[in-house]
Amino acid sequence: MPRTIIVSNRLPTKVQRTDDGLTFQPSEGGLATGLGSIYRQDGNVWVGWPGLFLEDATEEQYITEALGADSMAPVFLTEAEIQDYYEGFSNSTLWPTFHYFPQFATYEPAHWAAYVAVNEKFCQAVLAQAGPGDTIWVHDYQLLLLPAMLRAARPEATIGFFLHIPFPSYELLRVLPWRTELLQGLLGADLIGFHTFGYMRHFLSAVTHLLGHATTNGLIETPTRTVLVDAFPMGIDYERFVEAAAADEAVEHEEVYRQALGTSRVVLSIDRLDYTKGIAQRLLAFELLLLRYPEWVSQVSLIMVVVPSRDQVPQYAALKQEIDELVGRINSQYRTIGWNPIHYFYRSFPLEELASLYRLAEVALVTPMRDGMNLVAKEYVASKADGRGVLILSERAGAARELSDALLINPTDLVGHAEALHQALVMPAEEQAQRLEAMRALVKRYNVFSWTRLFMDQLTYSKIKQHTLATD
Ligand code: GDG
Repeated sequence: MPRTIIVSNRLPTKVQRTDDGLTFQPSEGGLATGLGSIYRQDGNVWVGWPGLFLEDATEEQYITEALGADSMAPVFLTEAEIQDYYEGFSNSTLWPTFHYFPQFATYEPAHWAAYVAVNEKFCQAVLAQAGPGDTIWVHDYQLLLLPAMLRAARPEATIGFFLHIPFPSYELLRVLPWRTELLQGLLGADLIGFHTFGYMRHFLSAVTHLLGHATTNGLIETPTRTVLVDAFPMGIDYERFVEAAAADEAVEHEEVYRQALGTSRVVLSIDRLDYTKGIAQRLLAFELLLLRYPEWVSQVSLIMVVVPSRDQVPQYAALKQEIDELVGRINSQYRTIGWNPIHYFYRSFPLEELASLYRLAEVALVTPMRDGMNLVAKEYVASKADGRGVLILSERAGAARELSDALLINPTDLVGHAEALHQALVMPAEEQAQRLEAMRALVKRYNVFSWTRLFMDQLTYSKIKQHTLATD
């Protein structure tokens, strides 16, 4: 029976070395949840890096067996590989370019060489698992070359690829010295999925301009095969967030926060530390709100959670410093003994506390400069069972295509941003309920399980379509 093999840079389990030996912690990410039902069935398997560097062969065997028992196959990477393939090409070349920050991109041939080598390593790991008729689903920007490598080795395999970050306009992509190889790598797939039609259009345009292939209605004709391209906006595990927000623990936490905050209205923002997230612009917009509408001084607080990330990289360290300084400046200027404008946390919270923050927040500020989708926006909406709450969402997050009942803003327009904050704080209850109801219905229906089903069904269809075209 054909099997399904999921491939991503990281496995859904993180292995760590502690004083008590190795620990195995499941990742709580959306992808792990959405694909959990697939990879644990019928001999299916998930291939990826377990997140630690090996010390010896005994450790390798132990981890491989332990993960194998839970349907996972580890790809072990060295520190040098992580440095050049992951921190280097993936996060310092592709990440800034695909998020429209080319000024932060580096173009190091050594990083590219490592990227090719590690994609090849993943290819060998997948081939060790996959038979000729198996279905392989590859995820994200760290593995753009893998589909073509797999295709060369397994011409009959069914191969899907999904990109979780934006696909940039052709003008951005063409800056990359390795743009042609990257596109050719992707075209090894039968189906290539993006979060939005916009990203899909950018990809088709790049394929036409750089490779000269004809494209019609999302079908690309390469000299040897046809490849289907489509949009699949990723969803969340809706019920899980509804339940987490309704749990006693979340209600109790909310009560504690509420008492500590007094009568202050609450605006919430949650992101990983990243220059794509628009964190500094958000702080400036909040400051502008206090300047333009002094009636909100001592009446509204911003709870800002920034999850530590990549802070050894100079750009991220500089961003951290900028945020620290902005928070310090705004708080020192406006705070009173009983009121803090900004409650800033540079750490992550357990899901139960996250749920209570979603409950507490009257306004959620999700204002990235660029974001493939942004699941926080959907999680906030799912958590608002009482119909109270306003989502302010950047028009440059993939989620804005679906969540059009949010207050959509351009994050570089600080005045518009501050005005949206004011509008959210004075929005009548009926309007909040109407907007939330429409968004909740959508987030409930297009959840992560339907996303997985839709992609897998379309992948099967793309294979049938290819056979039909080949025999016509
Ligand atoms: C990519 C794309 C795309 C955050 N802080 C805490 C915490 N989180 C959780 C949220 C949410 C997740 O992290 C962040 O999801 P995003 O969608 O914003 O971004 P990524 O998953 O990093 O990245 C993105 C996504 O892939 C899916 O395709 O949407 O555009 O960049 O689930 O809840 N979770 C806990 N504590 C925290 O402090 N427990």
